[in-house]
Amino acid sequence: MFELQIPSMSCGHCIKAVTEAVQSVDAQAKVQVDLAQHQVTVETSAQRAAIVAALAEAGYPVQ
Ligand SMILES: [Cu+2]
Repeated sequence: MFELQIPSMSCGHCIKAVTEAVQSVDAQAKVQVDLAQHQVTVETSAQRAAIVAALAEAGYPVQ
């Protein structure tokens, strides 16, 4: 499990898009979003770098 800072997240649509991006790497991943803190907690067996790359591609670069 790891936490990511994603400043560009701002609404429910972002939560959905971020969750989908993470789950495109690991369909079993658990994603928890704290919008106020712009923080995402990801529970996955996938590599952090793979998740970060998928998020960047989806338009949500990790800080
Ligand atoms: Cu949004």
